[in-house]
Amino acid sequence: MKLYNTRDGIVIEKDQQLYLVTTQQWDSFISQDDVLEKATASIKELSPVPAISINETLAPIGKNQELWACGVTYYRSMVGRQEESKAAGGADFYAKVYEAERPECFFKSTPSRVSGNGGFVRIRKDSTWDVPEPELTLVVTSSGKIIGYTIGNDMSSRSIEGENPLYLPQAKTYDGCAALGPCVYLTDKPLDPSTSIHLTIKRGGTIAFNASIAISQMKRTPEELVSFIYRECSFPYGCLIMTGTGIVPGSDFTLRSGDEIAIAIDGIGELVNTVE
Ligand code: DO4
Ligand code: MG
Repeated sequence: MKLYNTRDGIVIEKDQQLYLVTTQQWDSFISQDDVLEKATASIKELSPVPAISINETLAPIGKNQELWACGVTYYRSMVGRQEESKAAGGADFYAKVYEAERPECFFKSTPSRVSGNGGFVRIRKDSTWDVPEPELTLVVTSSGKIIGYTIGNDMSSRSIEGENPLYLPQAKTYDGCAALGPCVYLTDKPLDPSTSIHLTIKRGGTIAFNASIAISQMKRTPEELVSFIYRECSFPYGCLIMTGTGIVPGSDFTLRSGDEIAIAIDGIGELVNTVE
């Protein structure tokens, strides 16, 4: 079952039929531990509605929710960051966090800085080296239960992050720094480890970069990431957690204005954004 956040209300997709719920707020609905059962019960009382355009959906994050992120959860991310931060001593601290018990977790964004499917993401004006980070994103309730998954783009400035790790908040958090969508895939089962994340970047209609990675390559479990973030932070309406990137383009690649970034995750869908 999938949930879409739309201007008209919450759209539930089940067995290729769509149902519109107009009586609930996105963040209250999505932060219930039994949202799968609630959504199943709701559609029994509703009639299917005509197709919605997925391009018109909002990011699946409500105004009372926060977006967090985790990093260096894949080997490729560790290596990419070591390369970009050589002068700042990156070999040491990225290898240490990859191996440590405590993962790298950081606050990524308030909802207003997050775009939905079809929207724009941004490059900072003071950055010279930028990439999208395609990430499986957990949808977590206030009790810490993972009720589903969405697709995330953790836009990152490699020039700022590489200069000094203490600049991470500036490399990661700014207007248009993230995208989420197109839906929340609701499930009470863990995702199959062979589930893959696919990134395609098009420039002028031509593929400039593409790569895929299976989530089995992630060093941490989703539950482990949730447990660290929830240790000392409460989330009355739950939160969304990006689980880190396993795809980092080579050092010669940087995003440009007009690039189209498409991130697909098996079983969830595709998130497409353009760089402003
Ligand atoms: O350590 C910096 C950020 C890491 C990150 O965002 C990732 O690995 O996805
Ligand atoms: Mg990331």
